[in-house]
Amino acid sequence: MKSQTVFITGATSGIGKATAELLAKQKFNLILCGRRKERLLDLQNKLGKLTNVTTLAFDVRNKGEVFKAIETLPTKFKNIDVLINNAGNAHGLSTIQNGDLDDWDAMMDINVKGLLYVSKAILPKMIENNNGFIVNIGSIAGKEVYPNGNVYCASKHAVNALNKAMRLDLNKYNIRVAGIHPGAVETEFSEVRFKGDTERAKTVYEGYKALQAEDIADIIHFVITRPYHVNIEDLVVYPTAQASATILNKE
Ligand code: NDP
Ligand code: 8X3
Repeated sequence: MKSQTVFITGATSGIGKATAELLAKQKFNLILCGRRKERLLDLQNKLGKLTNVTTLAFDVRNKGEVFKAIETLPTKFKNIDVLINNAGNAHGLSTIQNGDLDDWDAMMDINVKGLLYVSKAILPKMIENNNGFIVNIGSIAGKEVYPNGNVYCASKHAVNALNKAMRLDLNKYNIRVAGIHPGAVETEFSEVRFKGDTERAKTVYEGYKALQAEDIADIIHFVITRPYHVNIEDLVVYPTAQASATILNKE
């Protein structure tokens, strides 16, 4: 069977990187994206030994860059079978009245509008091919709301809504759409949320075993390798120690 081509946003770190590493071992063709060019180059060098890899450096907030980058894909990478909309982050953690406007812009522009731009650029070919799979990485923050999480939660509720909306609108084109919604995963996520305060970021994962990026990669791999008539439409994944966004059984 022909190797499938998978497009991963946010492949330079965390869940996206672990997914790229796992899928490379399984011989998927990979299009790896992110803003940090050095990391993309490292991934190209390392994973290029295992499978066909190309990289695209762009900021998902910039619609011009998104469409231009995707247009420049080499011919052999143009038929994308799976899009993993993973790029995203939380910026800040504060009450609505004290929220920072730039943080709000970043979360809505990256997590919501970025996901829309990338999907819009990739969908025409999937529709033409009557074949495709979009995996949207949401969050438990898209299923519930927690104190100080306001705009991040709103952005992930939007991802949850778009996941459902895509499934409705793309149904007649034979395109699968799935949402995966993790709880706490130990990645660079909290470092970004707390703007480089690594000490504070570390405390988020202390006293319990958080999910690892590889756990989510494993689930993504499972979801995209089901027979074509099977669509796992929505998955919520917690660490065992977590019962809700705010209830954690810490030592
Ligand atoms: P990381 O911070 O480790 O990775 C985030 C990735 O997104 C990086 O590769 C980063 O690449 C990319 N990214 C961020 N901003 C942009 C941008 N403007 N343009 C292009 N790429 C961008 O976090 P995770 O791996 O944890 O996060 C991945 C997804 O999982 C996110 O959508 C997050 O919301 C979600 N999630 C995470 C959870 C967690 O607890 N960690 C739990 C639930 C969901 P670069 O900086 O190179 O551009
Ligand atoms: C990341 C998980 O609980 O920090 O989406 O929002 S949480």
